[in-house]
Amino acid sequence: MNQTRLILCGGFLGAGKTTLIWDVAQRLMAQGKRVGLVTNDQAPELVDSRLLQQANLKVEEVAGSCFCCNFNGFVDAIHSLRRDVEADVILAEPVGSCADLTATIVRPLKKYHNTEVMVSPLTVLSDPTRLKSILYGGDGGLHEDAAYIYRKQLEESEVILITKTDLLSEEEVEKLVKDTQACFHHTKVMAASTMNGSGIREWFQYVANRQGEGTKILDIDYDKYAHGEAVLGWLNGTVALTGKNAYWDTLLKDIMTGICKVVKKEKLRVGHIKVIAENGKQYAVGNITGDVSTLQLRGTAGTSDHAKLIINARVETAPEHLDEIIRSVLVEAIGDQYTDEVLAWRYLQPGRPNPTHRMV
Ligand SMILES: Nc1nc2c(ncn2[C@@H]2O[C@H](COP(=O)(O)OP(=O)(O)OP(=O)(O)O)[C@@H](O)[C@H]2O)c(=O)[nH]1
Ligand SMILES: [Mg+2]
Repeated sequence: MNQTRLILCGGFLGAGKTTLIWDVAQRLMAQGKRVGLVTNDQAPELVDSRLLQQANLKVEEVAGSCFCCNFNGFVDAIHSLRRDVEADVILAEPVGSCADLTATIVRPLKKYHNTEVMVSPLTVLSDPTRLKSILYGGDGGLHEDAAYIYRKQLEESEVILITKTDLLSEEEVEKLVKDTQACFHHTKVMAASTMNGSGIREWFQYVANRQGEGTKILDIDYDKYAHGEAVLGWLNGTVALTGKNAYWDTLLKDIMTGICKVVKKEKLRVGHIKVIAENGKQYAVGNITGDVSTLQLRGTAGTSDHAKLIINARVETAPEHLDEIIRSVLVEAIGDQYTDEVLAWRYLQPGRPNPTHRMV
Protein backbone atom coordinates (compact mmCIF):
# COMPACT_ATOMS: atom_id res chain seq x y z
CA MET A 1 0.00 0.00 0.00
CA ASN A 2 0.95 3.69 -0.32
CA GLN A 3 2.78 5.65 2.30
CA THR A 4 0.58 6.70 5.20
CA ARG A 5 0.69 10.31 6.28
CA LEU A 6 1.69 10.43 9.97
CA ILE A 7 0.89 13.57 11.94
CA LEU A 8 2.37 13.76 15.43
CA CYS A 9 0.46 16.10 17.73
CA GLY A 10 2.60 16.71 20.80
CA GLY A 11 2.34 19.29 23.53
CA PHE A 12 1.98 19.42 27.29
CA LEU A 13 -0.76 17.74 29.33
CA GLY A 14 -4.18 19.27 28.71
CA ALA A 15 -3.09 21.33 25.69
CA GLY A 16 -5.97 19.98 23.57
CA LYS A 17 -4.31 17.13 21.61
CA THR A 18 -7.11 14.55 21.87
CA THR A 19 -9.77 17.15 21.11
CA LEU A 20 -7.89 18.25 17.98
CA ILE A 21 -7.34 14.69 16.81
CA TRP A 22 -11.02 13.90 17.34
CA ASP A 23 -12.07 16.99 15.37
CA VAL A 24 -9.66 16.44 12.47
CA ALA A 25 -10.50 12.73 12.25
CA GLN A 26 -14.20 13.57 11.89
CA ARG A 27 -13.46 16.08 9.15
CA LEU A 28 -11.24 13.64 7.24
CA MET A 29 -13.72 10.79 7.49
CA ALA A 30 -16.47 13.08 6.17
CA GLN A 31 -14.22 13.50 3.09
CA GLY A 32 -14.00 9.71 2.72
CA LYS A 33 -10.45 9.41 4.06
CA ARG A 34 -9.37 6.39 6.10
CA VAL A 35 -8.06 7.56 9.46
CA GLY A 36 -6.24 5.81 12.28
CA LEU A 37 -5.34 7.20 15.68
CA VAL A 38 -2.70 6.32 18.23
CA THR A 39 -2.97 7.28 21.89
CA ASN A 40 -0.20 6.94 24.43
CA ASP A 41 0.17 6.84 28.19
CA GLN A 42 2.35 5.60 31.02
CA ALA A 43 -0.40 3.17 32.11
CA PRO A 44 -3.49 1.49 30.58
CA GLU A 45 -7.17 2.56 31.03
CA LEU A 46 -7.18 5.78 29.05
CA VAL A 47 -9.91 8.38 28.94
CA ASP A 48 -8.50 9.51 25.56
CA SER A 49 -8.91 6.10 23.91
CA ARG A 50 -12.46 5.73 25.23
CA LEU A 51 -13.38 9.20 24.01
CA LEU A 52 -12.07 8.54 20.53
CA GLN A 53 -13.60 5.05 20.40
CA GLN A 54 -16.96 6.52 21.39
CA ALA A 55 -16.85 8.36 18.06
CA ASN A 56 -16.28 5.02 16.25
CA LEU A 57 -12.73 5.95 15.39
CA LYS A 58 -10.09 3.27 14.96
CA VAL A 59 -7.70 3.71 17.87
CA GLU A 60 -4.49 1.89 18.76
CA GLU A 61 -3.12 2.45 22.24
CA VAL A 62 0.53 2.38 23.28
CA ALA A 63 0.16 2.17 27.05
CA GLY A 64 2.79 1.49 29.68
CA SER A 65 5.44 3.87 28.40
CA CYS A 66 5.82 6.77 26.00
CA PHE A 67 6.34 6.32 22.23
CA CYS A 68 10.04 7.08 22.51
CA CYS A 69 10.66 4.41 25.16
CA ASN A 70 8.52 1.89 23.29
CA PHE A 71 9.35 2.82 19.71
CA ASN A 72 8.59 -0.71 18.52
CA GLY A 73 5.15 -0.58 20.15
CA PHE A 74 4.49 2.65 18.29
CA VAL A 75 5.60 1.11 15.00
CA ASP A 76 3.38 -1.94 15.67
CA ALA A 77 0.43 0.43 16.21
CA ILE A 78 1.17 2.11 12.86
CA HIS A 79 1.40 -1.29 11.15
CA SER A 80 -1.93 -2.39 12.65
CA LEU A 81 -3.67 0.75 11.40
CA ARG A 82 -2.20 0.31 7.94
CA ARG A 83 -3.26 -3.35 7.89
CA ASP A 84 -6.70 -3.04 9.52
CA VAL A 85 -8.04 0.21 8.08
CA GLU A 86 -5.52 0.93 5.31
CA ALA A 87 -5.13 4.32 6.92
CA ASP A 88 -4.38 7.25 4.60
CA VAL A 89 -3.70 9.41 7.64
CA ILE A 90 -2.59 8.51 11.16
CA LEU A 91 -2.88 11.10 13.91
CA ALA A 92 -0.78 10.23 16.95
CA GLU A 93 -0.72 11.82 20.39
CA PRO A 94 2.39 11.25 22.50
CA VAL A 95 2.27 11.50 26.31
CA GLY A 96 1.94 15.17 27.30
CA SER A 97 5.05 15.14 29.48
CA CYS A 98 7.21 13.72 26.69
CA ALA A 99 9.92 15.69 24.85
CA ASP A 100 12.85 14.98 22.50
CA LEU A 101 10.51 13.48 19.89
CA THR A 102 12.60 14.58 16.92
CA ALA A 103 15.60 12.51 17.97
CA THR A 104 13.65 9.57 19.37
CA ILE A 105 10.64 9.25 17.02
CA VAL A 106 10.82 11.44 13.92
CA ARG A 107 14.36 10.57 12.87
CA PRO A 108 14.10 6.81 13.52
CA LEU A 109 10.82 6.74 11.56
CA LYS A 110 12.41 8.59 8.66
CA LYS A 111 15.41 6.27 8.70
CA TYR A 112 13.78 2.86 9.18
CA HIS A 113 10.15 3.27 8.05
CA ASN A 114 10.09 5.84 5.27
CA THR A 115 8.54 3.45 2.77
CA GLU A 116 5.52 3.09 5.07
CA VAL A 117 5.06 6.53 6.56
CA MET A 118 5.56 10.11 5.50
CA VAL A 119 6.07 12.14 8.67
CA SER A 120 4.57 15.64 8.80
CA PRO A 121 6.23 18.57 10.56
CA LEU A 122 6.16 17.99 14.32
CA THR A 123 3.30 20.00 15.82
CA VAL A 124 3.35 21.02 19.47
CA LEU A 125 0.02 22.22 20.84
CA SER A 126 0.14 24.91 23.48
CA ASP A 127 -2.59 26.02 25.87
CA PRO A 128 -2.63 29.86 25.78
CA THR A 129 -2.71 30.32 29.56
CA ARG A 130 0.36 28.18 30.16
CA LEU A 131 2.06 29.56 27.04
CA LYS A 132 1.61 33.18 28.12
CA SER A 133 3.10 32.42 31.50
CA ILE A 134 6.08 30.55 30.03
CA LEU A 135 6.74 33.18 27.33
CA TYR A 136 6.77 36.05 29.78
CA GLY A 137 9.15 34.35 32.22
CA GLY A 138 6.67 32.46 34.42
CA ASP A 139 6.47 28.76 35.26
CA GLY A 140 3.21 27.93 33.46
CA GLY A 141 1.74 26.92 36.82
CA LEU A 142 4.22 24.04 36.91
CA HIS A 143 7.24 22.83 38.87
CA GLU A 144 10.37 24.38 37.32
CA ASP A 145 11.50 21.05 35.84
CA ALA A 146 8.06 20.40 34.33
CA ALA A 147 8.19 23.93 32.90
CA TYR A 148 11.60 22.94 31.46
CA ILE A 149 9.87 20.11 29.56
CA TYR A 150 7.26 22.58 28.32
CA ARG A 151 9.99 24.89 26.95
CA LYS A 152 11.87 22.00 25.36
CA GLN A 153 8.69 20.81 23.63
CA LEU A 154 8.26 24.27 22.11
CA GLU A 155 11.91 24.45 21.17
CA GLU A 156 11.88 21.28 19.06
CA SER A 157 8.52 21.90 17.38
CA GLU A 158 8.29 22.61 13.67
CA VAL A 159 4.79 24.01 14.19
CA ILE A 160 3.48 25.57 17.40
CA LEU A 161 -0.29 25.41 17.42
CA ILE A 162 -1.75 27.73 20.05
CA THR A 163 -5.03 26.12 21.09
CA LYS A 164 -8.29 27.27 22.74
CA THR A 165 -8.24 30.65 21.00
CA ASP A 166 -11.99 30.93 21.68
CA LEU A 167 -10.96 31.84 25.24
CA LEU A 168 -9.08 34.92 23.99
CA SER A 169 -10.02 38.10 22.13
CA GLU A 170 -8.78 38.53 18.54
CA GLU A 171 -6.23 41.09 19.72
CA GLU A 172 -4.93 38.70 22.39
CA VAL A 173 -4.54 35.90 19.83
CA GLU A 174 -2.69 38.22 17.46
CA LYS A 175 -0.32 39.37 20.21
CA LEU A 176 0.32 35.84 21.46
CA VAL A 177 1.12 34.59 17.95
CA LYS A 178 3.45 37.55 17.40
CA ASP A 179 5.23 37.15 20.74
CA THR A 180 5.57 33.38 20.28
CA GLN A 181 6.99 33.91 16.80
CA ALA A 182 9.49 36.40 18.21
CA CYS A 183 10.80 33.71 20.60
CA PHE A 184 10.78 30.85 18.11
CA HIS A 185 12.01 32.35 14.83
CA HIS A 186 12.37 29.10 12.91
CA THR A 187 9.01 27.66 13.87
CA LYS A 188 5.69 28.09 12.12
CA VAL A 189 3.28 29.55 14.70
CA MET A 190 -0.44 29.00 14.16
CA ALA A 191 -3.55 29.32 16.31
CA ALA A 192 -6.79 27.35 16.43
CA SER A 193 -9.90 26.51 18.38
CA THR A 194 -11.79 23.24 18.24
CA MET A 195 -14.69 25.01 19.93
CA ASN A 196 -15.37 27.43 17.08
CA GLY A 197 -13.37 25.66 14.35
CA SER A 198 -11.10 28.58 13.55
CA GLY A 199 -7.62 27.73 12.29
CA ILE A 200 -8.08 23.95 12.16
CA ARG A 201 -8.29 23.66 8.38
CA GLU A 202 -5.29 25.98 7.93
CA TRP A 203 -3.19 23.95 10.37
CA PHE A 204 -4.15 20.65 8.75
CA GLN A 205 -3.41 21.90 5.24
CA TYR A 206 -0.02 23.11 6.40
CA VAL A 207 1.07 19.86 8.04
CA ALA A 208 -0.58 17.49 5.56
CA ASN A 209 1.28 18.99 2.63
CA ARG A 210 4.77 19.04 4.06
CA GLN A 211 7.34 16.64 5.38
CA GLY A 212 8.95 17.13 8.76
CA GLU A 213 12.59 18.00 8.38
CA GLY A 214 13.56 16.39 11.67
CA THR A 215 16.51 18.70 12.10
CA LYS A 216 15.70 20.36 15.42
CA ILE A 217 17.63 18.12 17.75
CA LEU A 218 17.27 19.22 21.34
CA ASP A 219 20.09 19.94 23.68
CA ILE A 220 18.23 18.41 26.61
CA ASP A 221 19.30 17.51 30.13
CA TYR A 222 17.76 14.07 30.73
CA ASP A 223 18.14 14.42 34.53
CA LYS A 224 16.04 17.57 34.53
CA TYR A 225 13.60 16.02 32.04
CA ALA A 226 13.25 12.87 34.17
CA HIS A 227 12.68 14.94 37.30
CA GLY A 228 10.12 17.13 35.49
CA GLU A 229 8.14 13.96 34.75
CA ALA A 230 8.70 12.44 38.17
CA VAL A 231 7.20 15.40 40.04
CA LEU A 232 3.86 14.38 38.55
CA GLY A 233 1.81 11.72 40.29
CA TRP A 234 -0.07 9.62 37.76
CA LEU A 235 -3.35 7.78 38.46
CA ASN A 236 -5.51 5.75 36.06
CA GLY A 237 -8.62 4.08 37.46
CA THR A 238 -11.77 2.43 36.15
CA VAL A 239 -14.85 1.93 38.32
CA ALA A 240 -18.17 0.25 37.54
CA LEU A 241 -21.12 2.08 39.12
CA THR A 242 -24.62 0.92 39.91
CA GLY A 243 -27.51 3.09 41.03
CA LYS A 244 -31.27 2.97 40.57
CA ASN A 245 -32.15 5.14 37.59
CA ALA A 246 -29.13 7.30 38.31
CA TYR A 247 -28.42 10.59 36.55
CA TRP A 248 -24.67 10.24 35.95
CA ASP A 249 -23.94 13.88 35.05
CA THR A 250 -24.74 14.90 38.64
CA LEU A 251 -22.31 12.34 40.00
CA LEU A 252 -19.60 13.47 37.55
CA LYS A 253 -20.17 17.07 38.56
CA ASP A 254 -19.92 16.14 42.26
CA ILE A 255 -16.66 14.29 41.62
CA MET A 256 -15.09 17.15 39.64
CA THR A 257 -16.24 19.72 42.20
CA GLY A 258 -14.87 17.54 45.01
CA ILE A 259 -11.50 17.31 43.23
CA CYS A 260 -11.46 21.09 42.68
CA LYS A 261 -12.01 21.67 46.40
CA VAL A 262 -8.95 19.59 47.30
CA VAL A 263 -6.84 21.15 44.52
CA LYS A 264 -7.67 24.59 45.84
CA LYS A 265 -7.23 23.72 49.52
CA GLU A 266 -3.88 21.99 49.00
CA LYS A 267 -2.75 24.46 46.29
CA LEU A 268 -1.95 21.52 44.02
CA ARG A 269 -0.50 22.09 40.57
CA VAL A 270 -2.50 20.10 38.07
CA GLY A 271 -1.14 18.75 34.78
CA HIS A 272 -4.50 17.33 33.70
CA ILE A 273 -7.34 15.55 35.48
CA LYS A 274 -9.89 13.96 33.17
CA VAL A 275 -12.86 11.79 34.02
CA ILE A 276 -15.30 10.14 31.62
CA ALA A 277 -18.66 8.72 32.74
CA GLU A 278 -19.95 6.22 30.18
CA ASN A 279 -23.45 4.84 29.89
CA GLY A 280 -23.33 2.79 26.68
CA LYS A 281 -23.05 5.26 23.81
CA GLN A 282 -23.83 8.22 26.05
CA TYR A 283 -20.99 9.89 27.90
CA ALA A 284 -19.99 12.97 29.86
CA VAL A 285 -16.46 14.23 30.45
CA GLY A 286 -14.90 16.45 33.11
CA ASN A 287 -11.47 18.10 32.71
CA ILE A 288 -9.22 20.26 34.86
CA THR A 289 -6.12 21.51 33.05
CA GLY A 290 -4.65 24.02 35.50
CA ASP A 291 -6.23 25.93 38.36
CA VAL A 292 -9.85 25.23 39.27
CA SER A 293 -11.13 27.90 36.85
CA THR A 294 -10.21 25.52 34.00
CA LEU A 295 -12.88 22.98 35.03
CA GLN A 296 -14.95 21.92 32.00
CA LEU A 297 -17.92 19.55 31.93
CA ARG A 298 -19.16 18.36 28.54
CA GLY A 299 -21.66 15.88 27.12
CA THR A 300 -24.25 13.85 28.94
CA ALA A 301 -24.20 10.28 30.18
CA GLY A 302 -27.97 10.37 30.75
CA THR A 303 -29.85 8.11 33.16
CA SER A 304 -29.51 4.37 33.78
CA ASP A 305 -28.79 1.74 36.44
CA HIS A 306 -25.18 1.10 35.37
CA ALA A 307 -22.28 3.25 34.19
CA LYS A 308 -18.51 3.16 33.98
CA LEU A 309 -16.13 5.82 35.21
CA ILE A 310 -12.57 6.20 33.94
CA ILE A 311 -10.30 8.61 35.81
CA ASN A 312 -6.88 9.81 34.59
CA ALA A 313 -5.15 12.27 36.90
CA ARG A 314 -1.70 13.86 36.51
CA VAL A 315 -0.98 16.13 39.45
CA GLU A 316 2.19 17.45 41.07
CA THR A 317 2.09 15.35 44.21
CA ALA A 318 3.19 11.90 45.37
CA PRO A 319 1.19 9.20 43.57
CA GLU A 320 0.17 7.72 46.96
CA HIS A 321 -1.31 11.06 47.96
CA LEU A 322 -3.09 11.38 44.62
CA ASP A 323 -4.56 7.94 45.26
CA GLU A 324 -5.84 9.07 48.68
CA ILE A 325 -7.34 12.25 47.24
CA ILE A 326 -9.19 10.58 44.36
CA ARG A 327 -10.41 7.71 46.56
CA SER A 328 -11.79 10.04 49.24
CA VAL A 329 -13.51 12.28 46.66
CA LEU A 330 -15.10 9.18 45.09
CA VAL A 331 -16.24 7.80 48.45
CA GLU A 332 -17.87 11.11 49.31
CA ALA A 333 -19.52 11.61 45.88
CA ILE A 334 -20.71 8.01 45.59
CA GLY A 335 -22.05 7.97 49.18
CA ASP A 336 -24.75 5.35 49.72
CA GLN A 337 -26.66 6.33 46.59
CA TYR A 338 -24.56 4.08 44.36
CA THR A 339 -22.46 0.96 44.64
CA ASP A 340 -19.08 0.78 43.02
CA GLU A 341 -16.67 -1.91 41.91
CA VAL A 342 -13.09 -1.02 41.07
CA LEU A 343 -12.19 -2.68 37.76
CA ALA A 344 -8.67 -1.27 37.45
CA TRP A 345 -6.66 1.09 39.62
CA ARG A 346 -3.06 2.11 39.22
CA TYR A 347 -1.02 5.01 40.52
CA LEU A 348 2.60 5.65 39.72
CA GLN A 349 5.45 8.03 39.30
CA PRO A 350 6.74 8.06 35.71
CA GLY A 351 10.14 6.39 35.40
CA ARG A 352 13.21 7.90 33.79
CA PRO A 353 12.81 8.18 29.98
CA ASN A 354 15.03 5.66 28.27
CA PRO A 355 14.42 5.97 24.52
CA THR A 356 14.72 2.96 22.20
CA HIS A 357 16.59 5.16 19.70
CA ARG A 358 18.12 8.59 19.99
CA MET A 359 19.37 9.77 16.62
CA VAL A 360 21.17 13.08 16.77
N1 LIG B 1 -12.20 26.33 25.22
C1 LIG B 1 -11.57 25.35 24.60
N2 LIG B 1 -11.25 24.22 25.26
C2 LIG B 1 -10.60 23.25 24.58
C3 LIG B 1 -10.22 23.36 23.23
N3 LIG B 1 -9.56 22.24 22.87
C4 LIG B 1 -9.53 21.46 23.96
N4 LIG B 1 -10.16 22.06 24.99
C5 LIG B 1 -10.35 21.53 26.36
O1 LIG B 1 -9.10 21.33 26.97
C6 LIG B 1 -9.18 20.20 27.85
C7 LIG B 1 -8.06 19.24 27.54
O2 LIG B 1 -8.23 18.75 26.22
P1 LIG B 1 -7.58 17.38 25.72
O3 LIG B 1 -7.82 17.32 24.26
O4 LIG B 1 -8.03 16.26 26.55
O5 LIG B 1 -6.04 17.67 26.02
P2 LIG B 1 -4.78 16.70 25.79
O6 LIG B 1 -3.69 17.55 25.28
O7 LIG B 1 -5.17 15.55 24.95
O8 LIG B 1 -4.46 16.25 27.27
P3 LIG B 1 -3.55 14.99 27.75
O9 LIG B 1 -3.96 13.80 26.96
O10 LIG B 1 -3.81 14.85 29.19
O11 LIG B 1 -2.12 15.39 27.51
C8 LIG B 1 -10.58 19.63 27.67
O12 LIG B 1 -11.40 20.14 28.68
C9 LIG B 1 -11.02 20.17 26.34
O13 LIG B 1 -12.42 20.32 26.21
C10 LIG B 1 -10.58 24.58 22.55
O14 LIG B 1 -10.29 24.79 21.36
N5 LIG B 1 -11.25 25.53 23.28
MG1 LIG C 1 -5.06 13.56 25.34
